[in-house]
Amino acid sequence: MITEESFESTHADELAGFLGRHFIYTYDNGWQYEMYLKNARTIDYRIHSGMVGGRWVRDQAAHIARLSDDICKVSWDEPTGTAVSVTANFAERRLHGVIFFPRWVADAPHKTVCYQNDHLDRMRALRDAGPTYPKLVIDEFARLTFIETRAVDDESVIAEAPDQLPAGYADRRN
Ligand code: FER
Repeated sequence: MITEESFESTHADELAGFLGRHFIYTYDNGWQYEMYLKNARTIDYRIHSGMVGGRWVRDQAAHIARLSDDICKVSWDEPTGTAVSVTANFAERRLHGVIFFPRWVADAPHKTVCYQNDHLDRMRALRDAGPTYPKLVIDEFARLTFIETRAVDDESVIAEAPDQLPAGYADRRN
């Protein structure tokens, strides 16, 4: 059987300069995101606006790779089946993200808007029900508007719902 570990290329020793980094960015299409590199294999994030604005997630397993002192790439596969790969250039405050949305998310994005950690079984059931195809692939550049470095494994960095929850989703805060 092929497992992810078979292809593990996370070099935790190369990531020291990136871990704990907490940043906010706005894609050129206006979507605003916030990410925290919690440790060498884990991210937390919040989505402030855009197709799935209001969604937030802790402890998402991710593959993080150092490309240079200033550039790292973060890739992951969500319980929803959405896959994302984000490359951040902290020196130039620029980022490029590619998001692969399954068809069911593209058709009904609001179904994923929640604090996902409280709804993991529902997200996996929706993923398995599909449909998966045709996927909606979005690639966009973004501008980093805020960058700081926090401790690793700090649960207080991403600790509440994003500010700008879309109308109608206030009930999803918990
Ligand atoms: C990002 C682009 C997309 C991101 C997350 C997503 C945290 C999407 C997540 C989802 O819809 O599940 O830059 O960063």
